[in-house]
Amino acid sequence: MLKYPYILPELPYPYDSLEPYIDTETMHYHHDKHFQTYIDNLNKLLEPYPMLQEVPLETLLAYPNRLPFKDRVAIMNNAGGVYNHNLFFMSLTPDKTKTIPDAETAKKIIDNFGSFEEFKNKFNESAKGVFGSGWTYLAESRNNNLQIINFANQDTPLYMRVKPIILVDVWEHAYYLKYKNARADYLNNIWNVLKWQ
Ligand code: MN3
Repeated sequence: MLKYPYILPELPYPYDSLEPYIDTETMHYHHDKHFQTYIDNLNKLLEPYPMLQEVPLETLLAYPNRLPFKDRVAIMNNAGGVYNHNLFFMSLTPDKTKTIPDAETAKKIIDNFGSFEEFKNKFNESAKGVFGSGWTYLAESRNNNLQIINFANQDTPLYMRVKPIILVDVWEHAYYLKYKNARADYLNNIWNVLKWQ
């Protein structure tokens, strides 16, 4: 669980290991620059609030109305940026054996979407439809339903009390160096390195 003062977590795999699906240069910019900036901004924003420094990241995001009004939007944006990126980089893998859902998850996907192919199409359609910058999540609700949910900017599912299963960054910085405006190609390829286990 991440907590103040936030420190950039190291990638659990080499920068070039997701090639050719995600290129090395994108991984460096995305992890070392973009992710680092959210971490630096969040630390700076929490500096004047010793009480918030004691609160875990997930709790900050789950209860936005407990945040000081003056800095609420900025804290949510940057805390969301830290949460989403931490989860995203942990959810990528060069290990092919981990890019397949386990039996229990596979069954839930078939129950909810009909087939894995159908799920993937729906997920990609949803992610293609994110207007501007944002994220697409597959999350599990309390009654075990799987939902595909789009989030704008750095919003997170934490206030919805659902369990995140996988997520994809659809900000242009996640794919533009390699894929340019072809978000759909990025989305088709990312399944090769998305970790389910
Ligand atoms: Mn990003």
